[in-house]
This record gives sequence, C-alpha cells and structure tokens, in this order.
Amino acid sequence: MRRKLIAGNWKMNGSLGALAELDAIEAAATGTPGVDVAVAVPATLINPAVERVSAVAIGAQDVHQGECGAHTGCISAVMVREVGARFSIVGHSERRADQAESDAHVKGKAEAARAAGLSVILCVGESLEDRDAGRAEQVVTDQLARSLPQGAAGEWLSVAYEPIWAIGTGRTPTVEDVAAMHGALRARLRELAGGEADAIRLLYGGSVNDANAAALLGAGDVDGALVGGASLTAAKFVPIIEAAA
Ligand code: G2H
Repeated sequence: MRRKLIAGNWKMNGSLGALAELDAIEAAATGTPGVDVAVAVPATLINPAVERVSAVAIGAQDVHQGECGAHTGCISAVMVREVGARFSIVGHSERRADQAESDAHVKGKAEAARAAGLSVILCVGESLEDRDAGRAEQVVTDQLARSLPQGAAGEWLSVAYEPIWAIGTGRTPTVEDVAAMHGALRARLRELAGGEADAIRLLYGGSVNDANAAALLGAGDVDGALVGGASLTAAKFVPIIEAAA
C-alpha cells in the first residue's frame, strides 16, 4: 500500500547548468509511474527546478522552524513553498552536526514544514560508535520519538534511516541490518503514531548507488531511498529509480 519513494539530496552541489540533469530524471519518473521521484536541491535552485520539471517533486534540504523574523541567512517553509517546493528534508545528520540541530529543532522544523503545506522527509541515524556498542536501534528509535512531528501521517511524512557512518563513505549496512532497523522504526512508529504508522514510508539513505539499490530496496520495510552523491547525475540516479519499479 506504500508507494516507493526515491528522493535525491543534492546537498551543497549544483548550479543552473546542472538542472539539465533533471530532464532525464523526469523522463525516468514518467516511465516508472509506480515510483514517486523527488529531488531536494539547494534553495537557490528550487524555483528554476520547479519551472523545468513537473513529474519530479522538487524540495528543500532544510527549513527554519519559524515563519519569518530576525534570523539572518535562514529560509522558512512558507518561503520555499511559495517558490514551488513540495517537500523538505529535516534533521539530516550533516545539519545536526554542522548546525547543532537538536531533536527539538528538527521536530519544530517538521511541524513548520507541514503547516506550510510541505511534505517532510525526517532523517534519523546512529554513529559508528553507537553501532559498535550495540545500541543503534535504541539510539535511532529514541531520536525518532523525540523528533517526530505532531500529527505524523503517511500522507505527508516519510522517515529516512541514514546511519551516519554510511553517508558518502561507500559503506552500507547489511540488508539484514537495514531490515532490522526499519522493523524497529516501524514498531516504534506504531507506539507513537497509532493507525498512521503503517502509512508512513521508511527510506534508507547512505551510499545508495546503482549496484546496491535493488538489494537495499528489497529489504523488509524499506519503502524507498534518500540518495546523495548518486543523485547528482541522471546516469547514476535513473538506475536507482528503475530499481524501485
Ligand atoms: C546520506 C545520503 C543522502 P550519500 O546523506 O542523504 O548521501 O548517498 O552521498 O551517502
């Protein structure tokens, strides 16, 4: 009942010229009607990307938890929605680390995004230290509990499990480890979101590429992927979309 979602995250990469990659990504999205395709671009590229493609949902990589005010350099959910964004990532581990975002911040950002009419991809994930100490599931499900927005519902919320040690490193957990973590997240969602829990998509993120996508997407309770480096070009991203079909 949950449609697959393949979402790209361009991070601090891209330019007006790079938007040409979206043309072939859009063609792949049109050719795989059973898969939802999205790309989170830098804020400067949201509007030109929205004007270029329609079959690919264009989104933001972060929003501020407020609507407007004295927050130099920040961008609100209302602002990105006005220029055509359909969703925002919140709580990516790079922002949790670089901008010291807490779970409370992340929850506020998710709620602000929802209030502005955006869908949300909420990221959670453990460090290598947590994994090696055998506490990964506890850490990640606790992070989920603290950052889950009020009224969480499958219509607008996806949760991305991104082990920090797998991001941009070429390392991935085993398919069994991914399935176990997604099972733990689903169980915690059932406690937290009641009847909505089974409608919320669980994405895997961290070094997804064309070679490992089919196996990761085939793991239990994996409803899609959040893809960084391999989403920057259509040549690398389209095979991942096709693997989800
Ligand atoms: C994890 C992922 C995208 P990459 O950050 O969110 O990036 O696929 O480059 O590991």
